[in-house]
Amino acid sequence: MPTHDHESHGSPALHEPSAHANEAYKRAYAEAKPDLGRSVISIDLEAKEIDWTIAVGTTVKGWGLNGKVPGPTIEAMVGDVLEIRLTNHLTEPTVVHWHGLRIPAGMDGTQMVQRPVEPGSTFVYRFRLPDAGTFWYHSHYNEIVQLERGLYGALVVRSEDEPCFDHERVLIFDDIELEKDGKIKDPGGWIESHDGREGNTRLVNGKKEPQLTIAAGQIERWRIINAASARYVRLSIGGRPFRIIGTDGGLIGSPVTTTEVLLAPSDRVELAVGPFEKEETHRIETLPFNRGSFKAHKKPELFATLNVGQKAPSKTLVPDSLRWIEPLVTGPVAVSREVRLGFTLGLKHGVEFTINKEQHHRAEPVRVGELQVWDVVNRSPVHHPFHLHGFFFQILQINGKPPEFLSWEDTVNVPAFGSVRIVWMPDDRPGEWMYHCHILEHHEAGMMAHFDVVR
Ligand SMILES: [Cu+2]
Repeated sequence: MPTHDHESHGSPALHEPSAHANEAYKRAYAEAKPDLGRSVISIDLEAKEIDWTIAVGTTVKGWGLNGKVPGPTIEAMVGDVLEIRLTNHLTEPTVVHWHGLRIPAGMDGTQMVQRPVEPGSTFVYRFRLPDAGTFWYHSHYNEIVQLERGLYGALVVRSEDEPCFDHERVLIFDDIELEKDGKIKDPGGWIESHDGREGNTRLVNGKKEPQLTIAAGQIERWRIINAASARYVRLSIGGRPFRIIGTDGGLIGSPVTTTEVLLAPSDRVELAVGPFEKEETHRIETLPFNRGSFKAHKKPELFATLNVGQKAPSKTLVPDSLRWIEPLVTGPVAVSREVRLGFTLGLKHGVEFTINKEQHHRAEPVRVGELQVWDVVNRSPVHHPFHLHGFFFQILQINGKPPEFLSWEDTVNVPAFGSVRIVWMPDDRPGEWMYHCHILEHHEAGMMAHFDVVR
């Protein structure tokens, strides 16, 4: 089970706000003043080079948070105030982005809203947690190096009215590229900048192809995060059925039974897994998936092994109705923006990835309270996971068809030469935000846009 690290509950808050911070930060810090009756979860996060043991006898140099990869799983309730004191012991600057959280712009953790945290410095994030769900935090600086080496962790936010399961686990999927001498390979190469890196070593919670055990007869809640740079995980559990109960922005309306689910980079999904009837073994694997990359996947690839152990009693009843999600629109809508994902050939990366024909595009602002209907159009032969910072959206169409179920998302896969229509409402959190492809190499090569939310 996830553990709390360097953590204390109760007020008053432990930390002073960061010095040299800008106005947006100061406002956000002051807004997140702890209330009576609400917990303050204070955590020290230390980024540092570590010896990272990925398997018995295999230790690599990684960059961990609090001495490990992934960093500590942060657990909280909706409404809690999270206060994170990030100290950078690396040899280069870093920032931490709070992926999927609807928090003030000044706390988003990107270079646009804060100065990078220099080696030897600290920075304090403080915000209230508005939503229940499975989120994650990760470096948003030199990502193709810093995420690959391990600067990420899970953030689980619960609410009081959620269904109960026999057991719960957080599973962070990742891959790294190890060289023959056991080092994590530095980024580079034409294929890698085109495809994004798909490493030769597949990890779950920082371990290579681990063994997991579930009791026969029980039903578990699995919170799954795809932290890989570029790999799409088309998840299968030995071909056995499971139920999707949540996505990026928390629970969905009703469970959806399936035998596979696709997680693009940065996607989350929550599953009800089990009950299995007898003691048996299943492969937790990614099925072949063609995303248009040069490197093709023709065979399933193993992430972990699930051993079904002895039967145990179950208290779980997965309800038919998990949550009510109000559709943001019904009926026809006018599109307010077209976001075109494209590419050109260039000298720096070989392939330069663009939004509306521009690298690091400066997009038009949006106004608080004005509904946004965006067509995200992919003009390239490869899939791109589109990620919007700080706001959830609903998917209206993928290649012209409505999605299988209504959900709140911060990431959606935009198929090669396809398009996705999303709708979202800018609530009153003005400031600078961004959207980008979450294949880290594409983001690096310019497939991103900045925009302001204005009042
Ligand atoms: Cu991309």
